[in-house]
Amino acid sequence: MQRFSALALVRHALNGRNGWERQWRDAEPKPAYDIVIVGGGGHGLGTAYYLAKKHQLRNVAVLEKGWIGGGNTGRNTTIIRSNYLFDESAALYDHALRLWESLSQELNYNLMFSQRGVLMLAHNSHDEQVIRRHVHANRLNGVDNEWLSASAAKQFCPPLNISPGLRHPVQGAALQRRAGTARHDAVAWGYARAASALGVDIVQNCEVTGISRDATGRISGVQTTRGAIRTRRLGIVAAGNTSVLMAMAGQRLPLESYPLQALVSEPVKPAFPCVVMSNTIHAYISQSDKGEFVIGAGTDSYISYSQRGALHVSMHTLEAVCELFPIFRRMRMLRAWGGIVDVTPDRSPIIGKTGIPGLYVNCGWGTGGFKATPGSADLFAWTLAKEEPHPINAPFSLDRFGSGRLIDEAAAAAVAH
Ligand code: FAD
Ligand code: PYC
Repeated sequence: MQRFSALALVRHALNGRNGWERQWRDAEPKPAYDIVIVGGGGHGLGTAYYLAKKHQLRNVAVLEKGWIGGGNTGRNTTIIRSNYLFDESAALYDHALRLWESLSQELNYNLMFSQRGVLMLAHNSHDEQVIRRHVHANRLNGVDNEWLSASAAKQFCPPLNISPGLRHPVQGAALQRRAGTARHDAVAWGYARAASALGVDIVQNCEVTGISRDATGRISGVQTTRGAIRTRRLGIVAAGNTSVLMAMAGQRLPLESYPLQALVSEPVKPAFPCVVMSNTIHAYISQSDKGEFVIGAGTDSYISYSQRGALHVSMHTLEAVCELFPIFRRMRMLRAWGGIVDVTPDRSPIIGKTGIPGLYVNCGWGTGGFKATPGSADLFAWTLAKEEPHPINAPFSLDRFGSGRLIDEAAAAAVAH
């Protein structure tokens, strides 16, 4: 198979047809890769990059049914933080945050990573107790986090309305100063370009439609809309669609898929200095470098594979945002969209082996996998390369649902689901 550059990828996405595609479709024998990754989002492309960069495994293909970064990677509200409650999660998410801190330099691609701080609001005594518990747990794990009074929170974020007469008055907030945002599709493009330069094949418009196993039960390849491919190691990183893919191999997972939606306003001059999240009222907001206010809602309350959310969910969020930030009342919203998130019973991801030899999975990031992209990719690459989990992702194995060693991050996941 011909290898191609990021520029060729763009050309290919635009015209969808070239000599390379015909050549591959007719090729016999079928192409064979040491490792095939299904899903060209940030996690899948990052995995391919780290396989090539850190493990010298370059006979790797990433198969993407649409265009790279067109899934949740390009649909999220870009919030990056590592203030999760449990030790296992702190290790996982802070590993990712540390990689973010030098990722633009590593990939030589401007990811517009901005550590502008994330405020998580408390609106009642229960919120305050939960948030303070997170602050203490984070600090014990060496993860920065601090409790601010309502007036200190307003000092950090001047547009915040802390009037006691609010429907959900602000009682205080946790602030993680190292947290922030990045440009989401740049992450996919940065990893894709770097992986491609190291020899990884990235194949767009290539949907996996079947998974084959040999007589011993081990993975032997995949069927795709562009022909069959042989491989003995298959990594599924297809947020929202994981159960559908795993069913092709006969593997069931404890996952439910929900629509989660976001929306952006018309662009204005810089007016908002940080990220603000409120778990209680299901609203989170920041201002992108383009000037748009980026706003996200909770998940829909029913399972679905729709890539748009219910209108009443976003209306609820906009009402809450306007109450917290009265200066936004006259803003117009420009676009709304949704993505499909797959959610586990304990709201923590699954990264590792499955019951099928040669089949690996990275899924269940729910509403919060963007922040984890570099860490998840790095650890999944290790797991695929060594056929063993890295110590950081070992607790996030599938068998925790059998053993009961759950990592319940429902509160830190922050977004209702
Ligand atoms: P994706 O980017 O979805 O990549 C998976 C890819 O697999 C897709 O491109 C898809 O087309 C492909 N695929 C699926 N089936 C097949 C198949 N059969 N064959 C080939 N390819 C296939 N997280 C945060 O940390 N912070 C946030 O602020 C945040 N906000 C969010 C807001 C919204 C509205 C949404 C929807 C999600 C949000 N998330 C957030 C979650 C985050 O976006 C995801 O957890 C993360 O992007 C998942 O990345 P990924 O690479 O695994 O998935
Ligand atoms: O995980 O921080 C998060 C998040 C914010 C919005 C959606 N997910």
